[in-house]
Amino acid sequence: MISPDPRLTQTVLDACESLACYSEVAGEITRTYLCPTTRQVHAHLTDWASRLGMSTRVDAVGNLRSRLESRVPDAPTLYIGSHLDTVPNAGRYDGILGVVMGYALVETLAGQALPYSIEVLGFSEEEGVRFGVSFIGSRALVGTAEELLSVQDKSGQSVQDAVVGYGLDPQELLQARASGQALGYLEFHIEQGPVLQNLGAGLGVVSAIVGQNRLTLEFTGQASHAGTTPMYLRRDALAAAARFMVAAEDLARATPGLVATVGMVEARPGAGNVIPGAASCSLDIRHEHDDVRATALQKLLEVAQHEAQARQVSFRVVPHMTEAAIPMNTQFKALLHQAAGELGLPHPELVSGAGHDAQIMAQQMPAAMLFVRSPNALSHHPDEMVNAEDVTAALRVGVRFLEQLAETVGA
Ligand code: HGY
Ligand code: MN
Ligand code: MN
Repeated sequence: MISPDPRLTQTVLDACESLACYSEVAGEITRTYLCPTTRQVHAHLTDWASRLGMSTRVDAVGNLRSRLESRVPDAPTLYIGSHLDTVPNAGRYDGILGVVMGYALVETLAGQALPYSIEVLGFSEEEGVRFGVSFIGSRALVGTAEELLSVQDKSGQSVQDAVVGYGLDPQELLQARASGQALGYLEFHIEQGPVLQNLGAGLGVVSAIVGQNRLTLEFTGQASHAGTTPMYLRRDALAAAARFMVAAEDLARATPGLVATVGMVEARPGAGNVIPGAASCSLDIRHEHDDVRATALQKLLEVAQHEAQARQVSFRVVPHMTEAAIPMNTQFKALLHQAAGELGLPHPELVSGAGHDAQIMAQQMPAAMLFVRSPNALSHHPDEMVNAEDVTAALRVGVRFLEQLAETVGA
């Protein structure tokens, strides 16, 4: 059993710190899809990869891909990775930690004769911030990114425009596909919630990733004077949206395991003395069981319809994303549990309330995730943090997982 160099934990933390500096907004960590600072992140990691004897390329949608080839001819590939893009004003570990862990594990194993190749993936787009659709990066590996090329951002630029503008070629999407001989995909990620901290565990094995819907609701009424328009004559679009938002929170509070979030609200024309003639709000709704999520969504759309009608306001839904709940691979989970058990580490299983690239990769290969405790339960926030000893534990479990996998492949 190989033990990672104790200095590697600091290497991981330092790398996350360094990559946090490459932001498109001064004073915070914001790195949206194919923004210019992506190049600096790529350069930093490519330099590390080349020191590890890895070959690196950027694929058609901007994923960074570093390979450590096995000496065994036609060996299968194990993918290890996560995403390099962030939400606005993000923390330094969401996504980034999983990519850096990939390189750190290769550093630990350098020189070992593995019966499989390792490809570290730095996905270019998981959060969906710029185009409202998530997983552009990982979807390129499973062959479902093509249909996203025409999606436009608020400025009217399409994904295709962004790809070409960055100097990439959408015609090369086929070369971005994952190997037909994929052993599977392993993603390290911060938990981003309170579960592991409450359990007193540094690591957790993900059982499944919740299903989710992301959509925008658009309400259209009639703008008019805030002072002269009596209440009974109003067609207030924002009032209808507001009733919907309260209903979403009430239903989620009343439904075990359901979360519903309105993260964006817009009222037009957006003047204090004008009744909003138009209003839109986002909805992000998630649950471990798809039927519960579907029923809740249906109920909320009925509420939106009712509140709109009560004000002679029309309303429509603009769907952005629907992802089913995905269980993680049983064999890979067992290897993670076994590795943690051998190392005497607690290894609870938990559902991921956050979406991850693993749910996309699981559509084509065995996929598993190892969560690292979020001590303050904060994420999508600059105060995101990890404990050094939990990173050390994750490295030790990761190395043991790779050794066990080699034994199964080599068997
Ligand atoms: O929103 C999510 O679940 C993830 O952070 N992309
Ligand atoms: Mn995130
Ligand atoms: Mn993430």
